[in-house]
Amino acid sequence: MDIQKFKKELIAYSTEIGIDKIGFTTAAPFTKLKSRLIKQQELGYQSGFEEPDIDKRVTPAMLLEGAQSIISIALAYPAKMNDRVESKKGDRRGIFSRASWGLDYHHILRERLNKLEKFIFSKLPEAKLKSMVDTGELSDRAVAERAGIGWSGKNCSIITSEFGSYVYLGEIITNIPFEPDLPIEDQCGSCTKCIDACPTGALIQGGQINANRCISFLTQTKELIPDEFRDKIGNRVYGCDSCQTACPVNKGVNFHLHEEMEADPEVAKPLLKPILKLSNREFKKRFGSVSGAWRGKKPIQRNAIIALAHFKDESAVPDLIDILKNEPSSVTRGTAAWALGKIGGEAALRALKKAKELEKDIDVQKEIEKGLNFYNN
Ligand code: B12
Ligand code: SF4
Ligand code: SF4
Repeated sequence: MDIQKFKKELIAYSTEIGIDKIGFTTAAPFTKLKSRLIKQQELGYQSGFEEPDIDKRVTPAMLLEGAQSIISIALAYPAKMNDRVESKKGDRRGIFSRASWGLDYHHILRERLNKLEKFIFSKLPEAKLKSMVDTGELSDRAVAERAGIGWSGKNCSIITSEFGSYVYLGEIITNIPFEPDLPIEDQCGSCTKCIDACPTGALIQGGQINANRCISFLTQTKELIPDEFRDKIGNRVYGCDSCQTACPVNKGVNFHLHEEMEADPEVAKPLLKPILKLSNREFKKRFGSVSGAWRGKKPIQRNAIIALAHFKDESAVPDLIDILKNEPSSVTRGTAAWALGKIGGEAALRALKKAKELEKDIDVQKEIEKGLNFYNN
């Protein structure tokens, strides 16, 4: 088979099925990434969401016998919602980051990768293929960088010349020896806008993140949010886009190329108070189709409480008192105690004092103390 011709056919087909950018690289080990991953691990800068086996992460041949090359794909997602909804006093709203707008991107990219696989098999039935998006062993960014999809920005994101950094990434490892594409030149230059814009100082230096300080990570944890980050989270109920919105390359970038990625504003920018009262079933029905729901209801509820505290929304006080009294989760109860103190007022104070007498959980007791301390300052 003429592999070069096949590559061209595959590129043409990828455009037909709504893949916005495709690139090819070899299946050679990712040696630079390996030392980077070891360093990040030593420094304690990893999130824990990464595949723990570093050798697997950097050695495509360990994932597919006879691996020769990797096909990297990128799909652009919107940066602005078509239908805007306002956050108003008494009806405050939280925000999901852009990577959680519309249908969960894992489904969207998986569907495109399946189509690509079918196309390859139709021409080359003996081909070996292994595809992945986000949850696979490989670093999707390192693959995309080497395949010429975009450069690796100081904000850590892969930045394409066409769609900025608002792209999802996925790949197929294959035994077909496709001719590799060339990486594109780093275009960050002397700019440091993303590093300066990061609210928590998570970008230690260009291209290096301490994931444990990253708001995107923090909003996805299940524990109490450490004190120093609570005010910085603001109204983000899932993820963070600050190091991307600050990037000059993303200025004016707003692609609406895929119907499934269109945000329902009532989901992507939801009213906060109703989130506090959702049953598991209601949560699934409302948020189950977006990527930001992958950790379940509790982290989103905790983040919604932090967002209500950020707005000092007095109309949320009755719901927060109810949580303090009746919620089984100590993380949710504790966050509510802190939020009541931050919002303030007589009713909140009375509830905190009462809870101080009754609360048995030591972590929640500490949060009640923090809540009460707001009244002493
Ligand atoms: C764990 C993870 C996270 C963690 C850690 C993020 C991080 N920067 O490492 C948390 C939860 C914080 C996170 C947040 C986000 N994530 Co995330 N995440 C992942 C995941 C699962 C693994 C990433 C990983 O291995 N990181 C370890 C670091 C060390 O490696 P890397 O970033 O993958 O690779 C780069 C570095 O190694 C660097 N590098 C290598 N050697 C060296 C040497 C030097 C000197 C330097 C400077 C750099 C360098 O170059 C590589 C290529 O860019 C990937 C999916 C996947 N399987 O790859 C998605 C992924 C990276 N996430 C993605 C997205 C969209 C996000 C968010 C934008 C979501 C949001 N809006 O909240 C934020 C962005 C935060 C940020 N600034 O990075 C996309 C990125 C798309 C893109 N255009 O780049 C991915 C690829 C998912 C996908 N399939 O689309 N994420
Ligand atoms: S996603 Fe937010 S917190 Fe994380 S590095 Fe970017 S700006 Fe900082
Ligand atoms: S803000 Fe500047 S330094 Fe950061 S990724 Fe964008 S161009 Fe690069």
